[in-house]
Amino acid sequence: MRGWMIGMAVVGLCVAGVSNAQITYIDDHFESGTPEGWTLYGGARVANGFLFNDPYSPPSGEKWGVGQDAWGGTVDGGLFKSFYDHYLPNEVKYFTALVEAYSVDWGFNPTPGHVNIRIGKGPGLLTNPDDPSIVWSDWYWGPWAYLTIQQPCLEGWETVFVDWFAPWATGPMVAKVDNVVVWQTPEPASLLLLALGLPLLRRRR
Ligand SMILES: [Ca+2]
Repeated sequence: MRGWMIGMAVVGLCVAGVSNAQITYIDDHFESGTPEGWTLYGGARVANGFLFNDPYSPPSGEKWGVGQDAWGGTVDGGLFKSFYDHYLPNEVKYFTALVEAYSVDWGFNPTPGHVNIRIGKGPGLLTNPDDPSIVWSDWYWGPWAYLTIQQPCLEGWETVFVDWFAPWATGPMVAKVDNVVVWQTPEPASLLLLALGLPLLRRRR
């Protein structure tokens, strides 16, 4: 029994050992006032002021972000960037972005769910946000919040998108994104093995 427990502990340490690398692929804040390697589409622009948020002031305390605003009309746009993903066993990848999507009617009463924003990723060097291979978060309407999706690691190019859309105008509206981060880290199961393994080793000693 003891041998089996030590064996499990060693397995746990080994699994954690080969997969404890945390890799950050993208960590972009647009504070240079430029797209920083992202391709902007639709009405997206880098700016330091948007409707309802001028000067630009997200909770991160930054000065520049990407977004689109409109007095009526529509907002329809986004941005994408490709990166080369490295496969490591037992690791999982996270895609996060700080976003806001807000709309009101002509009396400035909020119109929840009218303009929405989402984050997604697809395999390969994609350029079309309508590509059916893209996996998306749920659509989001509301104040500044972090959207996150979790995906398995793979070896090869991948493309991350942040995309917004409002089908028609209820009144003034805006969609914004900042702090886009893509990173990978050991999956929870590996960390659990490590957590289980360490006390067993300590007890043995
Ligand atoms: Ca920023």
